[in-house]
Amino acid sequence: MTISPGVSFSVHAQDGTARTGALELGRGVVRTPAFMPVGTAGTVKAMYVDQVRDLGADIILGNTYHLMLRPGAERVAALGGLHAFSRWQGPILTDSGGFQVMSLSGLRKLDRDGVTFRSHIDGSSHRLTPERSVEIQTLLDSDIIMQLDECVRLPSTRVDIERAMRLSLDWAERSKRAFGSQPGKAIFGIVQGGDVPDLRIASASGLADMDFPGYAIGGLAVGEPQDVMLRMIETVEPFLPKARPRYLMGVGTPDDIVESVARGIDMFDCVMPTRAGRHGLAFSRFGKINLKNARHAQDHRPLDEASSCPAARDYSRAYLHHLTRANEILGMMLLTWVNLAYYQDLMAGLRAAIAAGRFADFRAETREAWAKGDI
Ligand code: PRF
Repeated sequence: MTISPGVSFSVHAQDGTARTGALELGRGVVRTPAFMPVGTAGTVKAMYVDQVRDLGADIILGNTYHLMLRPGAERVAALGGLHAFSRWQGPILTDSGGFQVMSLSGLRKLDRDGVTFRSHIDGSSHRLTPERSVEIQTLLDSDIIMQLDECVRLPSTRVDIERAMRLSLDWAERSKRAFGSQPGKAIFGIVQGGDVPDLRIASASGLADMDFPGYAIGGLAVGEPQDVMLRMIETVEPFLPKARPRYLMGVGTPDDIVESVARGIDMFDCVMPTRAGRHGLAFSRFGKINLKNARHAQDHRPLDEASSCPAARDYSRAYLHHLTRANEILGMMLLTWVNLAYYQDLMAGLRAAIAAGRFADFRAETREAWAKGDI
């Protein structure tokens, strides 16, 4: 079904509330549930684009905040856009910048019209409005543009959560107007409302009334326990149109992903697999493995001889332990590869399980592996 000019979304199978389908954009098809590797500054850190694609990633994420500061949106546009610049030819989703301004920049001042902030790189002053964020994402030639929003950390007061939610709704409308019509591309609205159910519902139904091609859930995984996050997803899910993709921003652990898919989420992004890989942590179907630990120092075994990833099959834990301890670049490259392979295999497993009507078994198996902790 068409959700925007040149963009369609179809749900192929459903198992309970979990669903599998395809989002077709001008630059390619995104199989859902999808995990989007994070390529903040125009690179998925420590990975070649061909490797990312070969792992089965259909789409990657880029950041307005980082790219506007360095090298600059107009510069990227002059160099042919983010796809030509980075050599990633598939779809790219860009985050709008609001969240990164809050978490990374120094001094910032928010008003009804936008946010003024200082760069974390050189202290220079910059401004983002809903319109400028859409303009930057358009200059980057992003395939999925996110509205500018305000995300509050939890815990926060109801007053603060409601103010940010209403501001985000207003910015949703302005962002959608600024996006206009871009064939083959889409803009997503972002649900806010913290951990307050009636504010979450007001946000989701307000956005649904604006008829966005897709809906993100923001403002979660910002300090609250997992059960609160999952309850908020359950609260908003009935208010999000079934025929549109739903994206849970910045989530999460493999368990968070499986539990969110169980509640109807189609898309995810998170720095966890890439960042953990650069810090000596490996994800595997047995759970999490901390390669910094001395007990791996003489271990001849690979991480997982049955893995789809050569880095998990062909290198001993002892070697990976050594690389990690010595802070070698190759250690970061191999573990990032291992972790993204694990995440993409997890998503492929979820899609196959939903299509075959055995999601419950898949969910139980994954939970069991992860309950064991560090092995
Ligand atoms: N808003 C935006 N980006 C985000 C978030 C949000 O709330 C989150 C929260 N988990 C991650 N990334 N625009």
